[in-house]
Amino acid sequence: MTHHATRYTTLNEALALYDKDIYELGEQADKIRTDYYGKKTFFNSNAHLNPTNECSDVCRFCGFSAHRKNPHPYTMTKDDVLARVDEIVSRGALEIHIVGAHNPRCNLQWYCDVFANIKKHHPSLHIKAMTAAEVHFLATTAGITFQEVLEKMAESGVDSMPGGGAEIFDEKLRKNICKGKVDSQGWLAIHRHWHKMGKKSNATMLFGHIENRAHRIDHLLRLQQLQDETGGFNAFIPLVYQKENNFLQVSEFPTGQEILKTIAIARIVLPNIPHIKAYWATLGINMAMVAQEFGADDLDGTIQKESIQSAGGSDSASGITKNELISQIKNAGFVPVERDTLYNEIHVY
Ligand code: V47
Repeated sequence: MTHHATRYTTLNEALALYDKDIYELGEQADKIRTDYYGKKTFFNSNAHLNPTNECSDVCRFCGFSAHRKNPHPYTMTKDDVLARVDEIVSRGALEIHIVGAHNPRCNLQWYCDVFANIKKHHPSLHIKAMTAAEVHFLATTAGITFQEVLEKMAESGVDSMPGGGAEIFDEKLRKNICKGKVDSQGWLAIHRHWHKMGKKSNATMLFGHIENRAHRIDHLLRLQQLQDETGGFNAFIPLVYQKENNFLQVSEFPTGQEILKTIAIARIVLPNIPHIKAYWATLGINMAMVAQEFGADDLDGTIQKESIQSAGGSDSASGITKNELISQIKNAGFVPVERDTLYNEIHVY
């Protein structure tokens, strides 16, 4: 997918976009969005499942990990996971998004058993699972390469990878907020290899904490480059930092204007990534609706149960109904399109 608008490839050029006023940026981003999709806004019927929150990692921004401020550690059994998946499917989910903490008790074999079992019982359920951070953790603990982990994941039924764990690529900042996690080169190498296996994934960026605008632009440009090389990213998801229950000291939070500008700039700098997701679990549903005017064309999904953003204070713990999503999108003047994970259209409302 390419767009013939100006290509922003250098830090200075792209950074200067922040100096534009918000209307101009919105218009520029909306032009790309509208050329691609008109008034369509995509969503899916999905569910999130987080098998464990017992984590050996040290991300200072995280309120989900039980080793930090969350006093309620849990690890599901394989049977718990299957029972939950049965329930999720009975409630209409077409995609299961599985990510967990870095827990040595849930090793590669544990995950592969879980994936294979899910596929056995629900062959058509799309499994979107394992961030590059988890792939790195599983490879390191098993003493094997990430390539081997990715092969095993694919063999046991993982269809695509979510975009988590990217945070901010700038090495210095990354050391400050999540030292010990997969490094930037590693994150990109894992997605590169997954794409070369013919698979799709997403990419995220966690912003609105202690990073600056140049860090965000650097992050976008690294993704733009990898996408030029592989074409394997489906969506980019700017995640707004949720401030509760964690150890990151943040003194100033981004305004709504700064968030919208960042979404618009993502659309403008990443014309080669098909979709920009306004993830309502970090934006709130109102801001997600406005984001549709600033380049975003996708709202993620119904989620059913959300544990990571809600641990950080967001109002997303119990998901949103499909009808609510549809009516919000319609009332905002857009056309709701239910999609599958790979963006095939299932129903236009
Ligand atoms: O990588 C952790 C983030 C991510 C906080 O690929 C926080 O379709 C905000 O990646 N405030 C996991 N965010 C979620 C994720 C995701 C979500 C939805 C769709 C997709 C997709 C991917 O959550 C982590 C981390 O960046 N996170 N703590 C926090 N306090």
